[in-house]
Formats: sequence, structure tokens, C-alpha cells
Amino acid sequence: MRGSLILIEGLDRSGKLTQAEILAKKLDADLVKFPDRLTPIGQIINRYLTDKTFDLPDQSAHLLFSANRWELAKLLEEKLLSGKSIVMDRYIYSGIAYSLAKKGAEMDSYDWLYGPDRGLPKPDLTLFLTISLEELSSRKGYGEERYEQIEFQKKVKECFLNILDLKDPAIAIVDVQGLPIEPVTAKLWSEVESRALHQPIDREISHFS
Ligand code: T5A
Repeated sequence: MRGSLILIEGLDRSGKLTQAEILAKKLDADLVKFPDRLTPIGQIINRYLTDKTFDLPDQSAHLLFSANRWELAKLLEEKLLSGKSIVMDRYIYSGIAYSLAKKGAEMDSYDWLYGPDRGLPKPDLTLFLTISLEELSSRKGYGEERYEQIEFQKKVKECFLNILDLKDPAIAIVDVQGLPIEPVTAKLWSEVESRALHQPIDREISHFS
């Protein structure tokens, strides 16, 4: 028996962290946020996101985000196997969608973007929070970081919806437009419960192949 791996994805300020914290508490799970800005690679990513004078080729930035996930991959698997559940805030879908939205050189090749993440543990459930760009841009602090511009976020949203495989039962699109925090939690919890992911799981960890 092992813990479950649950991912919350969405645009900037869509409420991922708020919900990840609540779900982690309800599940007695660990919370893992990507990018993890405290690791050696995460510190470079943090500078890239917050210092607009620190530029990197788009390809380098993409590979750094993936490398940041690999920094934690072993730890994630060990925790799951020890019976601990994990709630993640962002993961490989953010990696692909944000890079795809930039559309430069190989950056629009899905295979190139997906390649570095092959082999990472695959979430048992991915919850994508969907919300209007107008509601997002009115939230506290919006616009402070590199990617927080409405036109770019519009492209990111389209890219997310293109890459998420809606036929995959482990992926759910959750409409949170206009909803306060508690009703959003109720929607997410029903997706978790309906798949029995609030209980220990009796199957092996899947990996992105
Ligand atoms: N990125 C990331 C890549 O390009 N490639 C990658 O591989 C990865 C992993 C930083 C950037 O990195 C990019 C994407 C990002 O641009 P981040 O640190 O996750 O990633 O940045 P944000 O998504 O901007 O993180 P935030 O913490 O700002 O947004 P959250 O987590 O979505 O939102 P949250 O929960 O902090 O809430 C934002 C505000 O809204 C309020 C909260 O109180 C808060 O003030 N709020 C609500 N208000 C009303 N109704 C609700 N239901 C609300 N829920 C929350």
C-alpha cells in the first residue's frame, strides 16, 4: 500500500496553493510546490522569475524547470512508498504549457518539451483549475512576476487545454469561476473521493513514458 500523488495545476493566481494547502491538511499529506525555489536549481529559477533583467534562453529555462522536478523525484517516490500522500502545486503540465506558449525554435515541439520529464512519477489525479483571466488579474499581487501578463496567460490557458488528455480518467478540469475558497475545496474533494484517493492505494506508482 502506498500514498496517493495528487496534482493541482492552473494559471498564475488561480488558487492552486490555497487549495493544495487545504487538501494536504485534509489528507494528512505533504505539500510539494514546483518550482521548489530553495534547491540549487530552484534558486536560479527564482531569480529568473523575479528579476526581469536576468535573462535565459527559453530552452535553458525549460530544462531548468524540468531539472528542478528531477531534484525531488526520488524523495517523492520514497514518501509515496512509505505510505505518505503528496499534494503538488504545479508539475510537468505547467512545464510544457508555459514553454509552448512562448513558441520559439524547438519550443513549439511537444516531443522536445516533454522529453526531459519522461520517467518522472505520474500523478494519480491531476486537477486543473479553470477560471477567467479577468478574475485572475484582479487578485492580490498579480503582475509581479515574469509570466503574469493577461495576453501571455491567455496563450498558456489554451496550451494547458490542448495538452491535458481529457480522456484520461486521472485528469479532471474543475471550473472555479466566481467560487469562494470553500466551494472550490468541495469540488476538488469530490474528485479525490470518487477515485478513492483519500485512502491508501494498492497499485504501483506510474511514470510518464
Ligand atoms: N512555471 C512553473 C513554468 O514556466 N514552468 C514550470 O515547469 C513550472 C513548475 C511560478 C511561475 O513558474 C512558471 C509558472 C509561473 O508563472 P508559481 O510559484 O506556482 O510558479 O506561481 P503562481 O502560480 O503565480 O503562484 P501563486 O501562489 O501566485 O498562485 P496560486 O498558487 O495559483 O494562487 P494562491 O492560492 O496563492 O492564491 C492567489 C490569491 O488569490 C486568493 C488568495 O488568497 C491569494 O491572495 N484566492 C482566492 N480569492 C478568491 N476566491 C478564491 N477561490 C481564491 N483562492 C485563492
